Amino acid sequence: MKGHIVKKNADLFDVRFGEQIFTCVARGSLKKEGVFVGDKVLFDKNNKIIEQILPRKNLLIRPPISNLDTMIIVIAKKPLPDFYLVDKLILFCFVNGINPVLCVNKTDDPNDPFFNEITKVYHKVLKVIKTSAVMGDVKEVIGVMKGICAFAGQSAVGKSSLINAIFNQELEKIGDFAKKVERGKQTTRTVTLYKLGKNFIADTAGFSKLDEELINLEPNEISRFYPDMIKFIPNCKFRSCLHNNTDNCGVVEGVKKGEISIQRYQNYLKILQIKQNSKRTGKK
Ligand SMILES: Nc1nc2c(ncn2[C@@H]2O[C@H](COP(=O)(O)OP(=O)(O)OP(=O)(O)O)[C@@H](O)[C@H]2O)c(=O)[nH]1
Ligand SMILES: [Mg+2]
Ligand SMILES: [Zn+2]
Repeated sequence: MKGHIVKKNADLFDVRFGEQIFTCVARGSLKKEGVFVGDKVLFDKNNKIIEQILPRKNLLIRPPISNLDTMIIVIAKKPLPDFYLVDKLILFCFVNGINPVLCVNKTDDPNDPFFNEITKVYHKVLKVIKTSAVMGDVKEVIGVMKGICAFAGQSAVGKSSLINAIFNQELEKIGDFAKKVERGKQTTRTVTLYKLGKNFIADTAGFSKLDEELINLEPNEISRFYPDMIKFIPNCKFRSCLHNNTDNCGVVEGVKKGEISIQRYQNYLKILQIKQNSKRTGKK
């Protein structure tokens, strides 16, 4: 049988098969590579044994989850956004084949220019949407949820509020109150996937920061994952340009002309520097 791991509890795994859940153990030989929430597996539903992990699209170690499709990066006017974290998360998504969406939450006041200011910088990079969890305005976020989705972002931006608002609306619509009860106490160490129509929400507390070491890139590979910089790279004089020098660099020209956001560029330099240092010291 082909199933989908939706929860892990010590050595026990909840495997979803259609609308049923089977609690299984993993075959001993799988212990070494590890078994993760999000894994698609072949399992024996009579003996409750996971036999094989099917090829993964991606595997994130912190938080431990695999096959993530969509990351909803939440920011708000308050707490003041940490755009370095936002840019790292976006980069991480592009490197791992995850579709990132920037969700500006707490847009309770329609006249607040904050959303437009954010859109101006980020629309060249990813889809930008707005929500207000307290007003129950979450239709845009429901619209972008595809496959396994996780919410990321600083503490207090409203990730849990959004998940709750989405569940309230969607579960009322599909009339499935049982699953609402099933959610509940959540410990930060576990990851659970909740089914929502055809998609899943990963309820995880692990995305409020991101270590640079989890972004597996060489210094010269980073700029490839900056959609807003790519078109300026052919203007660099040297093919080996890392865009950290003012002379002969198309990207720096783009920044000077105001076509690339200074903030995004400065965050690029920050990651570049960290990757150069870790290359020098031999760490990844
Ligand atoms: N005004 C307003 N406040 C909101 C909105 N969404 C959430 N909040 C408030 O922001 C605070 C933090 O919300 P949470 O949902 O707990 O934030 P979180 O991102 O889950 O935070 P962590 O779990 O610490 O990472 C709460 O007081 C919410 O009521 C919103 O759309 N508008
Ligand atoms: Mg929360
Ligand atoms: Zn350059």
